[in-house]
Amino acid sequence: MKAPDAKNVKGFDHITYEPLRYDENEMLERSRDYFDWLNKRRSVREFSNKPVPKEIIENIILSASTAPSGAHKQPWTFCAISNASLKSSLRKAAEIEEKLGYEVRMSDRWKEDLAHLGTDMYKPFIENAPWIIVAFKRVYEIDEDGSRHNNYYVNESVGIACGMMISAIHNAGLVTLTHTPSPMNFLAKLLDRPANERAFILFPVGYAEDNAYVPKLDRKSIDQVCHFYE
Ligand code: IYR
Repeated sequence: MKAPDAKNVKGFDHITYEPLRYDENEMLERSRDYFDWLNKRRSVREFSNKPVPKEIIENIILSASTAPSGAHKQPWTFCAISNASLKSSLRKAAEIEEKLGYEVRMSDRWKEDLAHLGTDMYKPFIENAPWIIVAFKRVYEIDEDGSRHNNYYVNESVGIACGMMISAIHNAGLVTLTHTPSPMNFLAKLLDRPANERAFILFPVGYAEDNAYVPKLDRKSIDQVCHFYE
């Protein structure tokens, strides 16, 4: 007999989960193909200014927003900016922080660790990329009666959503990089965000510039990142 499509669990509606099932060979192939495809993703710093339709950005953000989150609060807000003068303001403000970062705040060791990536205080990608997506974490929510309650596992939840967004951007054939100018409070100010939202990561999104270069780097092997306990 087929199980019912829905049941009541402690007073709440639960629906039947419809799993996507594959046979083992197919699973092996799919998992390998997924890794090969994801392993082609790179953080790209050179962006074309070619426009990207808004609907693609919406789908990318909806994909990110499928992430699991503490108590399913989805404690994130994504701001998607294509307005050229706002992008210029964001670039200017980010470069002020980054200049201080590179000249004052970052240790010599940190700068040595970054040297192979070729980064510096200049952030032309903030103006060149057709879209900037800024992920904000929502630290708390305000009820209709004005009472405030904290969200749960906010950093974990928003971190997972951002990771899923990076995959969605790669899936669309676009590129991004995770930019974390520090401190980031200029983002909430320029984007006029409410007090419960804190900037988390800034993502330029667009096409890679023709002939863009990325640092030559290797990724850790399975033995370097995983211990099996069988
Ligand atoms: N936020 C700076 C510095 C920077 C830090 C790390 I850790 C990187 O992996 C890359 C850059 C910047 O964006 O240049």
